[in-house]
Amino acid sequence: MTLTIALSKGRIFEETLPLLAAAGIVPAEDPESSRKLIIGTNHADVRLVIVRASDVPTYVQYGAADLGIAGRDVLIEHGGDGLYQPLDLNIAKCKMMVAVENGFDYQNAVRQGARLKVATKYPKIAREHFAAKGVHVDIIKLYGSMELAPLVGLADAIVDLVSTGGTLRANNLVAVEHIIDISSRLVVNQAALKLKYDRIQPVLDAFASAVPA
Ligand code: PRT
Ligand code: MG
Repeated sequence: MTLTIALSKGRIFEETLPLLAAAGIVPAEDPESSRKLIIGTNHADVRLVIVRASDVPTYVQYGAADLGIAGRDVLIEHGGDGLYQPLDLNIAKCKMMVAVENGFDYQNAVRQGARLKVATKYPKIAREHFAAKGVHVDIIKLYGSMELAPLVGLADAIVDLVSTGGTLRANNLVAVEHIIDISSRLVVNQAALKLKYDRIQPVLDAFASAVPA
């Protein structure tokens, strides 16, 4: 029985390598340089499929992959249907924040009950955050480069991920509110966990023992 693991390129792949190694799994190729979307490993029956970060939950939900690794941001937006989420891997850490252009008085706008235009790739997280605060917002869905939106008048604020803060600084933006801490989690297809239990459980155990502090 083949085991298929869905991963995204970039930071998640990099930070997953040590976890895979702990489970004795070594990719045959580097997805950054290879154009292949299916990457073999040192085990004939274990393969990696390389997908967009936000598509990982979908591949696992429908059983096209047995396991996957996805950010909490992506999992909240997806909804988590059909996914077992046994393990916080403590990798690809960052914070979901509200940010505005330097000089925009966010706290005052909130106090005055202003209706805010908020640009984000994370409409669900943003909507729930502002609803809980009782702030009225118009959510503008973007697929990337949220940092641009306040600079050209598309939005008053953005909801985006921040790690070093360098991107905000480079674009004259400041974080004004912390929404949630983000890290990546292991997700498992619920049917696969039952059918391939003997194959999957050792991988879960190995990952659990190798989670960075
Ligand atoms: O890039 P692509 O559109 O394919 O998808 P993606 O951006 O969802 O994927 P990827 O690989 O960039 O991110 C995968 C996961 O890594 C996300 O779902 C998060 O859970 C996690 N992660 C951790 C981050 C960051 N840190 C991060 N800093 N994802 C994105 N960023 C971006 C952020 O959106 C902003 O544009 O980096 C920029 C800010 O970084 P700093 O260091 O300048 O603050
Ligand atoms: Mg990205």
